[in-house]
Order: sequence, then structure tokens, then C-alpha cells
Amino acid sequence: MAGILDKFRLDGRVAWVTGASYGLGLAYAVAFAEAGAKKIVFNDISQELVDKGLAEYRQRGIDADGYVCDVTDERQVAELVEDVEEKYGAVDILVNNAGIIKRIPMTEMTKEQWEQVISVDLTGPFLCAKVVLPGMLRRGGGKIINACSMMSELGRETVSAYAAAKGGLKMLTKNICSEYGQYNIQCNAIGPGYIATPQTAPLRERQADGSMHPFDRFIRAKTPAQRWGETEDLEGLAVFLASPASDFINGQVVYIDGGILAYIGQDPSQLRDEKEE
Ligand code: NAP
Ligand code: GCO
Repeated sequence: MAGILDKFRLDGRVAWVTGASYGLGLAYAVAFAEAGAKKIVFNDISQELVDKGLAEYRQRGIDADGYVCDVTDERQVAELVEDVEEKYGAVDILVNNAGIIKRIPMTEMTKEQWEQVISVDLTGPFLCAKVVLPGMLRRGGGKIINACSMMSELGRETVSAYAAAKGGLKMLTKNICSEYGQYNIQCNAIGPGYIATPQTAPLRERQADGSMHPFDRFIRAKTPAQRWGETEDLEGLAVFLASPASDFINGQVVYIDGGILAYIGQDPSQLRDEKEE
């Protein structure tokens, strides 16, 4: 008799994680493999990054397929999905993970910079979802997981394009749920807090005098857990949203933020600096 933990397994499923040579995408894909996924597919925008990713997966005993594919290029996205469906018969799970951020004051941001962020962070997920949906409809179901953010709910200085994209991605998540939920397709989003990855490295760099980056101190003071998240913190939620255990969850953004969204925050000056510990 199948036990409750079997509901969290991904046996026989083909999972495509976009932008997954490193960072959160790699963590999601590795967790999917551990949960039994039949095939891990990932893409990145350069062969160098794809090769780096393939080495990362091989090091973990995962026989992943890597593609050079820019999620903003409709033809490249269509060719990737066509190839995967031809080889493996399906894309059962899509994680729209690929994303960029530009931290520029709005008054200084160019239209091109704005459009680049919107293109990768919002149009890319639209294009990738649009191309996998027909196969999911044919097969009677599928899972789409979008990468939302604290900036799907909150703004902050210098991230106008990113916040607009991630806010839009929250609504795209709800709309895919609304349009395709009747076909056993679940579209949800992961809403990470502040996680230690290359994307946030500039916000955590030690100052010349060895003290904490002001933003590092700020985020620790805003987070009840008083720490940055690690990629490992997000693996369980990713597997849950990709698995049958979440079949009746749809259109939700599940925040995994150490409590940031629930907390007014404390005086950063009261935080103990790590080097004092
Ligand atoms: P990351 O370290 O910057 O990795 C992003 C990945 O996406 C990289 O492999 C990047 O490749 C790839 N990528 C960028 N543009 C692409 C494109 N046009 N087509 C295909 N791949 C592309 O980011 P992360 O921290 O792992 O975050 C992953 C996702 O979670 C992002 O959507 C991010 O917005 C979101 N998120 C992150 C955090 C956090 O605190 N880290 C919190 C909330 C949400 P390149 O190296 O070539 O750019
Ligand atoms: C920033 C950070 C954030 C995180 C994440 C928070 O500059 O504020 O990069 O945007 O990446 O999106 O959830």
C-alpha cells in the first residue's frame, strides 16, 4: 500500500528547470532527481554555462540534458521542448527559474535595461509555459512552478523593473491556474526570501573594513530567522509543488522567506555582527 511519502515522489516525471546551471535552479533540479524524476532538463544562455551545469549534475550522479536556450527566444524555447518531448515523451514539470535583476534607480534606468529585465523575468516564463502547455493538455496534466520573490509583494529602491516583473509573474501564475486548472494543470510559484546565491552576492559582500554589508545587516534585521536562506532551504517546497502531494494547490505563491513578510523588523544596530560571534 502506498504511503504518504509516495505522494511527494516524482517517479517517471520529466522536469525542465530553466537557468539551472547553478543557483536555485540547480538546487531544485537536484532535489527533483533525488525525488525520483526520470529526466532532468536544464538550459542556460551559453554553452560554457551549460557545460558547467552538466559537470555539476554529473558530479551528483545525475544524467541531465543541457540546452543552450535563451528563455526570451521563442524559437529556441520551442526547439528545446520539441526535442525533449521527442526524446522523453513529455515535459511534466516546468520550473520558470531563469531570471536577472538590475539594481538601478528608476530615474537612471534606460528603457532597454527595463525591457531586458521584463523580457527575462516575465516574458520568458510566459513563453516557456506557453510551449509546454499543449503537451500537458494532451497528457492530462502537468506542473508549472514560477520563481516569484519578496518583490512580488514588496518594493524597494533600485529594483523597479524586477519588482514589476515579479509582481506580474504572480498574476501570470494565477492566470495559468485559472485558464488550465480544469485540465489537471497546477501552476504555483515559489516566493523565496533573501537566499545566498550569485544573484545576491553583491548584497552580502564584506566591507573593506571587514564589517557586514549594510544590506546584509538590514536583511538579517528584517528576518526573524536572522539569517539568509540557503538553496537547501527551498528544495523541499520545490519537490512538494512538483509532486502529486500538491495536486489541489493552484494559483498560489508559497513564500519561503524565514518570516520576512510577517515581521516589522528590528533595529539593525542591535544585531550581533557575525565576526563578533
Ligand atoms: P542566479 O544565481 O542569478 O541564476 C539565474 C540563472 O538564470 C543563471 O543560470 C542565469 O544564467 C540564468 N539566466 C539568466 N537569463 C537567462 C535567459 N535569458 N535564459 C536562460 N537562462 C537565463 O539567480 P538565483 O538567485 O539562483 O535565482 C533564481 C530565480 O529565483 C530567479 O528568477 C530569481 O529572480 C529568483 N529569486 C531569487 C532569490 C534570491 O534571493 N536568490 C529570491 C527570490 C527569487 P547567466 O549566468 O548567464 O545569467
Ligand atoms: C534585491 C534582491 C532580491 C532577491 C529576491 C528577494 O536586490 O533586493 O536581489 O530581489 O533577489 O528577489 O526575494
